[in-house]
Amino acid sequence: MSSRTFEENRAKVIKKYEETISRRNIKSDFYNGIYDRYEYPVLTRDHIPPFWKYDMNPETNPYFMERLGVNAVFNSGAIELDGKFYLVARVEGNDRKSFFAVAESGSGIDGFKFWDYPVLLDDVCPDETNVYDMRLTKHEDGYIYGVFCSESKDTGANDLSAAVAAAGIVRTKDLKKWERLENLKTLNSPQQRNVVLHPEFVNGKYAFYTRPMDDFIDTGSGGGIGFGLCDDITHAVIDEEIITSKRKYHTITEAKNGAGAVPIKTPKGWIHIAHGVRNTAAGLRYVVYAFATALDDPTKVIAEPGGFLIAPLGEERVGDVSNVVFTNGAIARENGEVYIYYASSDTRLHVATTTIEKLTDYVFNTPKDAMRSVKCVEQRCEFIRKNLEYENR
Ligand code: M1P
Repeated sequence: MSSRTFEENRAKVIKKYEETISRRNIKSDFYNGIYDRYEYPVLTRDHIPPFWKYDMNPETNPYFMERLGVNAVFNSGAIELDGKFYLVARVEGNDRKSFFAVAESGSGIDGFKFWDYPVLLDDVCPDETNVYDMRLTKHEDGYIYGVFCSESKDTGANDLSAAVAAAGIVRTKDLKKWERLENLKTLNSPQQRNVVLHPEFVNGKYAFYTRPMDDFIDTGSGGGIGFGLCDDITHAVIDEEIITSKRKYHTITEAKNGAGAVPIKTPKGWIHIAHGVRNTAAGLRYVVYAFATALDDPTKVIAEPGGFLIAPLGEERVGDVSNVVFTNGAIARENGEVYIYYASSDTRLHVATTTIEKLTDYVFNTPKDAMRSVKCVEQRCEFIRKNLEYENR
């Protein structure tokens, strides 16, 4: 193989990468008044630096082949530090193993570039096979915590694919040095995924949003998003989980739900951006929804708009796990802007932008789910009646 082939292919790959990371993003023509969507995803597998995938030496890689491919970049924790936007993304190799990597941008909507190396976690759990979906919490104790799913094979089951999900915990000050703590123990829930650390102490304790589940996929008796307190984050044990946002029959959360971004503190309450799952003939459908809890009691739901905030749209609907949108990171800025990072179909990551003011208006003024068709029609007729009365005044 000539070195010309190597050079040409290398140049092509690098050009595509440079074009991807320097592409400006623009608002799409989607409109609902609540948030803006953008033309391009903020992170895709094309954002992965070529030197993570290709052996750059023509002697050992004359064809300029991918040696360690990357399949997808999606569910990301998000944080703003010193005016810059950081995502800790879930990167999935062609080998199906996920890991974390930090991408940085000045704008939050484009220009995300991965740091040279992915995050290498301390290897403290010999059975841990896979890690994913880190939530980043800037805690009032001064640390940035990352809480993620730590998945191991269920050695007690006959099914080869049976797995156990637990919540792994790391902490850092700079996203560079990560200290791994013990996995969270929830005494009443055999499995945990979608665990989020609340940013403030509650009754002087660390507070976690949990997702009690009996099984790796099915939540079984798990009634919704849980909440529990623990004394010591370095040996985190929760002995009681109470349910905040409940799963409900014939709603977007019927099959399961889970906490997403770290709750956003607003003057009217904590705004939670979570995911809800329902079953369909074509499989599970994941949407993003929002609700608010009381400032003095983050478990008490005080506003619960009916339906979803974000659902898969257009090309977002298709990917490795189609018909999914999922969020585990949002950035609420001092100036009131909110950046919601959501992944589509377990394949790529997007941003939706809004403001605290608009989110608050959405959460507190969107009607609740009326729960039955006849009640939903009554609700809509009343809405129409008021509109027509107003327009014909
Ligand atoms: O495949 C969709 C999502 O499935 C899981 O979410 P949940 O635990 O609610 O089913 C997660 O593994 C998530 O990573 C994934 O996007």
